[in-house]
Parts: sequence; structure tokens; C-alpha cells
Amino acid sequence: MAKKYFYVTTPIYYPSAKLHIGHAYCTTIADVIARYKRLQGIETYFLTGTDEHGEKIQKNAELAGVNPQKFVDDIVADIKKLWSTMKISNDDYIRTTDERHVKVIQKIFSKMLENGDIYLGDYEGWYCTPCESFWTDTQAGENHICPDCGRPVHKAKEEAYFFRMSKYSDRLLDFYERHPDFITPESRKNEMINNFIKKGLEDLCVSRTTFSWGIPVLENPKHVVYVWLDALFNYTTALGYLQDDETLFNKFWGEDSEIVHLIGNDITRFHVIYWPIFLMSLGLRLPDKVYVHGLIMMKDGKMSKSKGNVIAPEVLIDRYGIDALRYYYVSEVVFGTDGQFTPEQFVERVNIDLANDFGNLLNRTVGMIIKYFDGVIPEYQGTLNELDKVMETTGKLAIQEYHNKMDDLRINEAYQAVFNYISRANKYVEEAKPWELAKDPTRNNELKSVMNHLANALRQSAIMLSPALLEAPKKLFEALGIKGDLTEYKTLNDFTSLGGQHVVKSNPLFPRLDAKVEVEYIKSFMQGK
Ligand code: ME8
Repeated sequence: MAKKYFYVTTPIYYPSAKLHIGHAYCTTIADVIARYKRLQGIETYFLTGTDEHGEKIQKNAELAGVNPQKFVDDIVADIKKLWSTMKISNDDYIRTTDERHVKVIQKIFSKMLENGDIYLGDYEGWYCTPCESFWTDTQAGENHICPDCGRPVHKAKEEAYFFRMSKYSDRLLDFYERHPDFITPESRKNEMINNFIKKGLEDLCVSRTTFSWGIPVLENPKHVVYVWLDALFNYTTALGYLQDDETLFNKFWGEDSEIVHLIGNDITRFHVIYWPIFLMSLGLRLPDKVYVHGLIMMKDGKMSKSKGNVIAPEVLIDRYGIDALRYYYVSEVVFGTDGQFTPEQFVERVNIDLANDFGNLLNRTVGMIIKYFDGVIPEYQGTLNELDKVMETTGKLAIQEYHNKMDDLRINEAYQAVFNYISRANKYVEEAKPWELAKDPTRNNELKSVMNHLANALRQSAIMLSPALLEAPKKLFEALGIKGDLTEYKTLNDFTSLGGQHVVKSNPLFPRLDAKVEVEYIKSFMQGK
């Protein structure tokens, strides 16, 4: 049974550089899920934020010649601006440098010290004095060289805190067994069990003394808390955990809440091994699902600054609008497996699905209603013939499939179902041939029926598209003269009550793009410009 509340999170991103279309993908999918749940009347909380501590940020700040706080403040301002431009509907934005977070992490660390899960020991590794960094055997390699600066490293020992991971291995495996959907897709689970848990979990070093940009351990402030222990708890501190007001925490981290963490496959281990174990240590409930999405790759592999193949979301939004990018995300990337961004496919999605199939269906429907019925949508006539029946059955099935897939978080398949409905509606026009019906006054009711079914299919598609597309569905409602709010979700299954609205001729929802010009345009931003 569906739970009363829904809590969805994105990873908190490192503010070490500007975000790219990969980060925006994850945040957009979380946004689509949150909007969908809200439409269904489920009280939803959507969190995103930034992971601001650690050696890398400290070093980047040094390179930029500013203090770390100023460094992250500037990037975070950019990130918040991006989410606002993209109309991301997050309910809160957590920063690990927020005082509310810092204090809670210190309390958590103390609790874990008290319950014996964290103990003080020695960390042994290969140390690079100029870089002040420890490296493992593998990192230092056979020649014992610092992987960062290439200078020789030496064996060194240092006091550090450790977390007793091994104590929880059996409980974790038992939890996986009892919650088969915890890690989705399932392939990720087997990977984790075989590669990490079965090999035996080693105690985890959870403090550092080689740099200072982190949360100091209260009991021993020369240590700062390991970034992942610090970062993972953002999901609970943002809700008020261990703070004066725990109302949100009790609601959205309580048993009545469905908790979903959306992450990329680069950080699975932290979320499905460390995170549940940390929660067990504090006696807190575990999330329902860690949904591991695939990464957006470029033709030449991962996006990276040095390759010059990073593309910023703003480039696409400024030129094509947020709906085009959001649609690309929900349609082109198969949820759960890696996808590849190519300018050709981006332009094709806009042209074929949005401009041709969707925009054009609206355009021709409005045009015909104006031509044949003076712009007034005819009332529902019943299912007059086989074609009408097929349209309605297709609609019912599409709505059902959309819900099934959305509930399963198979977002691209859910939107495929909507676009199949739209394609069917285009085919219905060809088959019903309204232009011929219009020539025969005895068939006027059939013509009315076709127009009513088309307008309704568009109305229903707009509602289903509305968690993903933020502008086009509204414009579609205006064009069809529908006053109702798109969030009146209960009308989704309604096939009979549309009629009497005045349609309005408007600009195309999505102008067709000149593929050659636009592919070149996007490419010009992919060459590290
Ligand atoms: O790992 N395609 O932060 P991060 C799709 N701070 N998604 C991508 C992507 C791509 N090419 N590149 C990044 C961290 N992402 C930690 C997280 S959480 C407690 C701490 C998305 O800035 C994807 O969701 O490296 C990935 O898991 C996340 O950004 C990593 O962001």
C-alpha cells in the first residue's frame, strides 16, 4: 500500500566546479518524481544540496586564491541559480557548511563514540609529506610514488578514528534479503554483495588530520570528520534530526514515509553499504530505495574538463527552453543504464517527439476545431465507431501504464507510454479523415466525436506530461481553452466531460529546429569553449 508521505533526495553535489548536464539530469529526474507524487496528493518532500567539505575543495580554493568558505559560497550561488532557472521544485537546499548540519554531525559522531561503533586507532599508509596525503598500497604502487605529485612517499602511522563496519555485515545482508527492492536496479545489488560485503567489510577510517576543511570532532578537534560520514547524514539533518524541531524528521523519516535516494552509479557503495550501517548504528530506520541511475556519457567517454567535452545545462536551456532539456532527460536516457549525449539525438527528440508528434497534434486539432466548429470543442458523443473505441482503450491503457511505470520509477518508459498515446492520436486523425467527414452533413456527429477525442487525448497527455514539461502543458491548456488547473489530477481518467471550451490559435509549442544548424551550435559548446 502506498505510504502517506514521500521523501526524495538527490546526491549533494561537490561545489568544486560548475555543474554539468549529468548533475542536472539527476536533479531533474528527482524533480519529475516529486511533482508526480504531489499530483497524486501524496505529501512530498524533495531535497537537494551541496557537499562542501574535504581536501579537494580545500585545494581548489587554495588554487583559486580564496578561503574555502568563499570558494563554495560562489559556486553554490551559481548552482542555486541553475535550479531556479530550471524550476526545480526542491523544498529545501542543504549545505554541509550550514550550522544546523555541522552541529548534528558532531552530535552523531559523539553518539557513535559512546555506543562503541567508533574507536580511536592508528591509520597506516603511504604518506606524501609535500602533499600531506596518505595513500593506500595500490595508490602508491610498486614504486611508492605519490599519485598526485609523483614524489616518493614513505610508510607512516597516524592516530585516526575508525568505524566498526564488520559488526554490521550480517545485519546488512539480512536487510537486503528482506527488502529486495532496496537497491534498484538489482544488478547493482549483486555487484555490491560480491565485490564488497562477501569479501569482508574492513573498519572504515572516519576522521582525518591531514587537512582542516571539515567538521571538527568535538572530543578531539585536530580531527575532522570523514567527508562521507559528514555528507550522508545531510538526508536527515535537513529534516531537523537532533535539532529543536524534529517535526519534519518524524514525518518524512518515519515509518509512514517512503524514502527514495536517487544517485548515480559512481556512489552506490556509499549509499547501500555505509549509509544503512551508519543508520543502524544510531537505531534509525533505513530508506526504502536507493535508485541507481546511469550516467550520461559523451562519445569520448565521461565528461571531464580536461577533455573539453563538458556541456553546461544553461547552453541548452537558453536556446531551446527548459522543456526541451527536461524532455530529453525523461525520454532519451533509459533509467538505470548509462546514456550517451549527442547533439544529433537531442535535436531529433525535439523535432520528432515534441515538434512533430505533440506540437503538431495540438496545432492541427485546434485548426480543425476552428474550421469545423467555430472554435468550440464539441461535446462527448459516446464511442460512435471502432476508431473512437480504439482511441479510448489506448488512452486507458496509456494512463495505466504511465502510472505503473512512474510508480516503479521507470520514468523513460512512463513517458514512452504517453508518447505512444500521442502517436496513436495522430494516426487516428489519418484514419478518421475528419476532412471527409466534414463534407457529409449526416456524419457531423462522427466529426464531433473525433474532435472531442483528440482534444481529450491532448488534455490527458498534458496532465501526464506535466511533472516533466513545465511550460508546454500549460500552453496546451490555454490553447484548448481549458480553465481547470493542470494539477486537477483526478480528471485524468475522464473521457466524457470535455466540450464547450473555446480553443485559441497559438504559436507552435515547439518550433521545428534546423537540425544542421543546431547540431553545429551545440557542438561549438562541447569543444571546451
Ligand atoms: O559524489 N551523468 O558528488 P558529485 C549523470 N558529493 N549523472 C551524473 C553525472 C553524469 N555524467 N555526473 C554526475 C558526490 N552525476 C558526492 C555525493 S551524497 C551524500 C554525496 C550525478 O558532485 C550523479 O547523480 O560528484 C552522481 O552520483 C552525482 O552527480 C555525483 O555528484
